[in-house]
Amino acid sequence: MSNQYNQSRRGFLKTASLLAGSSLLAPNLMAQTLLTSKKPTDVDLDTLATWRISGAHWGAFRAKVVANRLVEVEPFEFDQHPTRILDAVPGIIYSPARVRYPLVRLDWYKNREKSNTAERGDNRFIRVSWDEALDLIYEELERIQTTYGPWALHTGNVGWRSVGQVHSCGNHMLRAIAMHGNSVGTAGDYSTGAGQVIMPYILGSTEVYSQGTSWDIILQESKVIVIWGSDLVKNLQVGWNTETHEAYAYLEKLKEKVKKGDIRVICIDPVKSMTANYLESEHLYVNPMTDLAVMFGIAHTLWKEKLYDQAFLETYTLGFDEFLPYLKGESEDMIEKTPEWAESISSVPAEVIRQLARDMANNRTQMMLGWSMQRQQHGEQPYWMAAIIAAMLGQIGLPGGGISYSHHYSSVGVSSSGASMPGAFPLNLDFGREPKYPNTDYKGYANFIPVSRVVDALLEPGKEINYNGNTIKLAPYKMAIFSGCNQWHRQQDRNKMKRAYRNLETVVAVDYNWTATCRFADIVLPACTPYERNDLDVYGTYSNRGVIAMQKLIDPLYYSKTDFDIWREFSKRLGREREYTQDKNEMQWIEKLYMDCYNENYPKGFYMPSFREFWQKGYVLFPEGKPWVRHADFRDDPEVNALGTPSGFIEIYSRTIASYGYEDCKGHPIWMEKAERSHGGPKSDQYPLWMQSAHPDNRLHSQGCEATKMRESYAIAGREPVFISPEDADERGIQHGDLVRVYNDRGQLLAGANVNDNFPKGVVRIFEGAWYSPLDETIGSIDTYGDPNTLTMDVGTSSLSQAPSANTCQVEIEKFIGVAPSPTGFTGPIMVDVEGNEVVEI
Ligand SMILES: Nc1nc2c(c(=O)[nH]1)N[C@H]1C(S)=C(S)[C@@H](COP(=O)(O)OP(=O)(O)OC[C@H]3O[C@@H](n4cnc5c(=O)[nH]c(N)nc54)[C@H](O)[C@@H]3O)O[C@H]1N2
Ligand SMILES: Nc1nc2c(c(=O)[nH]1)N[C@H]1C(S)=C(S)[C@@H](COP(=O)(O)OP(=O)(O)OC[C@H]3O[C@@H](n4cnc5c(=O)[nH]c(N)nc54)[C@H](O)[C@@H]3O)O[C@H]1N2
Ligand SMILES: [Mo]
Repeated sequence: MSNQYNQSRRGFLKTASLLAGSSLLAPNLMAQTLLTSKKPTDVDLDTLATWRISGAHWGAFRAKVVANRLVEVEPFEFDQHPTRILDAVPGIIYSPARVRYPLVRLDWYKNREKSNTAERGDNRFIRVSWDEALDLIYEELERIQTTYGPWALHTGNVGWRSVGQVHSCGNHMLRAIAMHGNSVGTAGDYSTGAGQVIMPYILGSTEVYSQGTSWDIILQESKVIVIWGSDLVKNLQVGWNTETHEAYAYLEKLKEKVKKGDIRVICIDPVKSMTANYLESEHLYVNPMTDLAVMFGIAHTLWKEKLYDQAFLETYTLGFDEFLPYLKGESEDMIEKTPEWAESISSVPAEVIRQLARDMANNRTQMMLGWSMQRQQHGEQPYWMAAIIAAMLGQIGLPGGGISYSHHYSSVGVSSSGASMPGAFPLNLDFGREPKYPNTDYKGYANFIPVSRVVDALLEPGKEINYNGNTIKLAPYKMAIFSGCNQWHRQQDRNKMKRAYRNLETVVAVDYNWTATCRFADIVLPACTPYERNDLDVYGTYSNRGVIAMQKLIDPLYYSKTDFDIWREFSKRLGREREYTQDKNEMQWIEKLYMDCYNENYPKGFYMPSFREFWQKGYVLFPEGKPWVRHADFRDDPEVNALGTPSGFIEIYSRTIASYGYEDCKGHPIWMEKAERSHGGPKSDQYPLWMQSAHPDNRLHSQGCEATKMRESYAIAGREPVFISPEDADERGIQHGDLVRVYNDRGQLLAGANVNDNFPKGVVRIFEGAWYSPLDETIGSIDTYGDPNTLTMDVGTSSLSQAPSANTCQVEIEKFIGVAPSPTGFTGPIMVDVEGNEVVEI
């Protein structure tokens, strides 16, 4: 009994490798947990083993620890749909890429800010003591603040740092640095940069991070679900907090309803997604980045055939009349946006578009958009246009109707329990004392940069850019500190980054594994993993399902420390350690956050056990809350429950946006050609393949790529797979399993060909997060493992949101002939002494 889960999982892994050519199936849904308790497999170890509980973005789990070593990981028994990503945990902890010591780049060690920055990335590092490393950082911060000022320091915004409310590493870094002086931060994020800026003008909130209509209601009321550029089965594996995977139970029910014909699901995607395959849904292949044209075709049909809800438009929206001339071909380009016009761009047949419009109008229809289509040039436009279609359909605020931009994320749609969740270690100084350098003179530069423009700031010092109605003068910062993000994964265009980084005097990275961000830094501090410290986390980002204990599994390996301890040590150099910690250690902070939560929940009728009991048991669970319909209150009373838009109504036409006068984001959605596009678009003659970098099935971004066994289970020819259609592969003489070179004007990489039926001609995919592994530090050097950001374009989506456009990217692929270099990324730094001689450290 105890081994049934493990057996089925091992069985699954075997199947997975046999199915390498079709790895876009939805295996996780089929893995039913039969686990009721954790039982050691090996009798000899029984008496020595302890079981602990912890959490991660990819779920809560129980871990078996013997003699300070993690030997087994099992999903938390509440989790009915655990993900395979969990298998990466041991490989993350025991990765050959662990950062073992505080390290300083050789030339920086000798020459400090006058070092040869073109050497950055040559991977030669010197081991130093913790004291020396922290002193160096402290001295650098002093130098930056006194020679330049706050504009010269960039504190890289926090990415997908590990879960855990006490140790959240970005908070620690930012809090400690803020005690010393001010810096340049970032605005927005890589996920939804365009969506989160445009949607407040249109629907009054970011929508991308909003709770959505409950799945219960959708399953009961919706007749048609249009899943537009979203892969729920793949992307619900992870959540911002410890993920419960409850949404999968609803996907199982949806599958049944689709089978019975009770609900029609239509996926619109250039790729047949895991979701489409799992649900066996209908599927419309659309040319990449042309969804907007299809949306106009739908709107045109709704208008022409009088299928739109005039009363809804009059009561709840503004600006349809200003939008209509564009649809009719009476303004701007003077082209009528007919389904035929849409077909000529998108390749979706006009008659299919017409029928889709009719089906959406005649049935209760829930639209669900993913985020990928706003992570491309002009990514604001399809988001806006989809809201206009939803408004024309008039179902916004009805059960099972309207539009959602978040059902693929963090189990949105699972009703919230209503309980309060534990807070976090405070980000800011909340005791009213100034930083050591209170200087706030940014010399006219902005004190933040739209997050993906951070490389432009280095290459075009002082450049003024538009951003959301403002002008931003980019600070040409001299020093950058990164913690809890992998800058050399998330940012686009590696060779541009290499050029830009040469203008940086000092770069600090804090991480537990040797990412390319460490390789391209000057000072690297070894954090420990979340499994080497105690913490607690929110269980269920939107469902507020409960609180999960994160019990330290093993002691920190090598010379690593918790982020808390790292920055506490730093704060000593300011003489402010007690302020930093507020006189509490790790366990006292955990208890405080738990008890604050306990006290908030008590009057609400959510009773929690004592802290001791919680810590021993490992979790608190709250029952699922009441089902809920997004925008229902607005529909009930648009005056009282006005939206957060400037007018309080849905803005089909936005006067505010129009008033900014941007060419690339006007007062209503407009079809604009992209800088590059497949299927006959710009650059497609030279680089005919559109490369999308969707989010990885088997990882969380770059996290887990360093877990050797896990990586080897999906790598092809020892590299990250590039998914390619049989037709495109044939044309190039490429076979499944071949080593290939993928390239464009911006860069080149090696990858392994995964010839795959889910991909149509002209469309390829490399999952984001593949570890950047350049052959050497020079510009143009080949990436030996397959990071798609070696090839992507680094331009802002538009003047409005300046968000990343990673999915606007054309490439060509050829079979690699010759002797291929081994991947360089997974073995950590080259350790040297001050003379540059290689040394072996123990
Ligand atoms: N081409 C392309 N690029 C993309 C995307 C895309 O779709 N295409 N997607 C973008 C999106 S949506 C996102 S969200 C970003 C994600 O970008 P990131 O958030 O930068 O990605 P992660 O790989 O999760 O990086 C987290 C890093 O934090 C480290 N870390 C984890 N826990 C701790 C800790 O406790 N302490 C310390 N000190 N470090 C820790 C991990 O080891 C890892 O190196 O990528 C973006 N980049
Ligand atoms: N397993 C796993 N899950 C994750 C993450 C992860 O790293 N791993 N990361 C999380 C994070 S931080 C984020 S931001 C979200 C990302 O969520 P999304 O951005 O929604 O996810 P993607 O996987 O990039 O793309 C989703 C789908 O969009 C399709 N698509 C791409 N371009 C187009 C287009 O032009 N038109 C249409 N119609 N479809 C298109 C892709 O083919 C894919 O099927 O995922 C989250 N979930
Ligand atoms: Mo993201």
